[in-house]
Amino acid sequence: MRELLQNTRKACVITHRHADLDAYACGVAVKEMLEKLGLMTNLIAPEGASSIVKSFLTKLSINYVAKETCDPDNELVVLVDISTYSQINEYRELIKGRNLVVIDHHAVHNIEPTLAIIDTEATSCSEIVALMLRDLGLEPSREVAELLIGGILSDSNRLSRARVSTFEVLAWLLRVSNVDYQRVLGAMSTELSFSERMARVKGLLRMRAYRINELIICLSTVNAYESSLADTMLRAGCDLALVASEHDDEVRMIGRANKKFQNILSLAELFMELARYFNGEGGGHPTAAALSVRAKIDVWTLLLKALEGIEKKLGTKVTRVVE
Ligand SMILES: [Mn+2]
Repeated sequence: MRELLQNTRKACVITHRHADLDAYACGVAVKEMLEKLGLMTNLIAPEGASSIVKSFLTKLSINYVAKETCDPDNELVVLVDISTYSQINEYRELIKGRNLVVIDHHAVHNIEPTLAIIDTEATSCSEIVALMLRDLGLEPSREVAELLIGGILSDSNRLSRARVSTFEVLAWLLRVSNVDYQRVLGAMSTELSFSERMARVKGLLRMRAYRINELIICLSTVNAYESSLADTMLRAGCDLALVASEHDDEVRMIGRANKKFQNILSLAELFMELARYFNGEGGGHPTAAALSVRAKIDVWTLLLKALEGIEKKLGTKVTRVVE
């Protein structure tokens, strides 16, 4: 890397399209790193950054620094977090005749970079760049540290895919940069819109619950955000959530079940049978299925028919859960 940078004065860093937090963090960190090493550097985020990145930046008062194009006389191109190399096609002119560096946690496909810094074991591009900064002895600015922590957390699914060096480099970032970890975590939470929260609350108010032994089956109806409501019902403790909704000239129902329910009954099968009964279309997976019927059917007729189907399959009657 040092050799490559020796006679280079201008560089261009490119992320993947609609940069997510990992890609954007990685891009900004590489830009800052190259600038500290004496290069004039531009960052391109093709088609801008995702809405999660924008809200993260706003909450932490970090300025957006990416551009749409690069200086045509740059001498070095760095691609970060680009999993699909077909995306590079439109940058052929920028890359042609220039040194190319790839920094990524995805395996590389159809490209021959001058230098590849690829670690498919890393949780994120941000983790790779943070490790590079640490090894080069370059301390990131507070903003870059916040972004890298966000990138690592989001691409590792909140550390569920972390390895030892993920924790090590996170600790290093926090130590050297004075970052308030709780603030970064807070900036990552995306708030639900008022209408989605309202749909969930109304759906919960209308909910009816039934039990068979230790299984809880919940039915409800809402006219938007059906899957958001079904997920909320599962998180509240239901093993199976059925949500029906009315649309212009059709009624729909979705089903979501937890892993425990999967061994008892396949929603795909249940929904296909209901589709035959109501002359609609239905199917899906064992734990997630959908049905749509082009007819004026009452949503509760649909839901109770599904409940009856479950009783038949399990060979037991359900009991309504009341206060
Ligand atoms: Mn990534």
